[in-house]
Amino acid sequence: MTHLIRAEPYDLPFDPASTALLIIDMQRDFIEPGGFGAMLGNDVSLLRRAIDPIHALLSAFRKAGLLVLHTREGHRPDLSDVPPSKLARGKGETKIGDIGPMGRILIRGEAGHDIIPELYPKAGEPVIDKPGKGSFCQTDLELILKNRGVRTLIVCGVTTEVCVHTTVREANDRGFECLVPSDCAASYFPEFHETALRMIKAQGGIFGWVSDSARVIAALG
Ligand code: TIU
Repeated sequence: MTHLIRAEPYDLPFDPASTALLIIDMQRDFIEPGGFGAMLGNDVSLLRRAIDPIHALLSAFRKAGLLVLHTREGHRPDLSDVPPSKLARGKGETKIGDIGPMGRILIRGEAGHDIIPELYPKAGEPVIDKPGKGSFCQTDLELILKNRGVRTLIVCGVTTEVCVHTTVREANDRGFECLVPSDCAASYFPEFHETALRMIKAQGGIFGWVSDSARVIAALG
């Protein structure tokens, strides 16, 4: 059954049965003080604005019985999957793997690496652990989406111009149709958020669509 999401640059036809909600990196390490985001010198409070809209969308997907997936950026405790260039980045006193108030920064299994309680995954919702910014690089995400017959992705999370953008670009090149609800993504740089969304929908939707949580929820109904 085909539905329509009101969106820019034009409305997106979709079938709920082949649509998934993909929530990118809503982790304590990016959103709460003392984690990776703060280590990079950012005001992490700027990302909180996406929590309530994502929660509304998450509830709608769960209620409709549709597929929800979550991603987390992070690394093995022995740091063997961190490129040296990534380890060296940042000008703060701490780096990936160092001990912070939420445990070792950006390390799998640590408190800071986990998803914030407000958006915590439910049993049965796949959680994709990824070492990079994109969700397809060195993960089994594509295999899971293909096995579930997914064609359309509603992509939320943080940050708009880094992990959300990279994931949408990767997904688009793999043949998935991607829509980003503007209120369900956030950046440490509000101007980057706005520009990143404009980049997605420019040129006739060069690699995706932009809408908002209310319009996506309305389309599911
Ligand atoms: N620093 C920043 O804006 N983002 C990241 O490092 N990762 C994600 O976007 N998840």
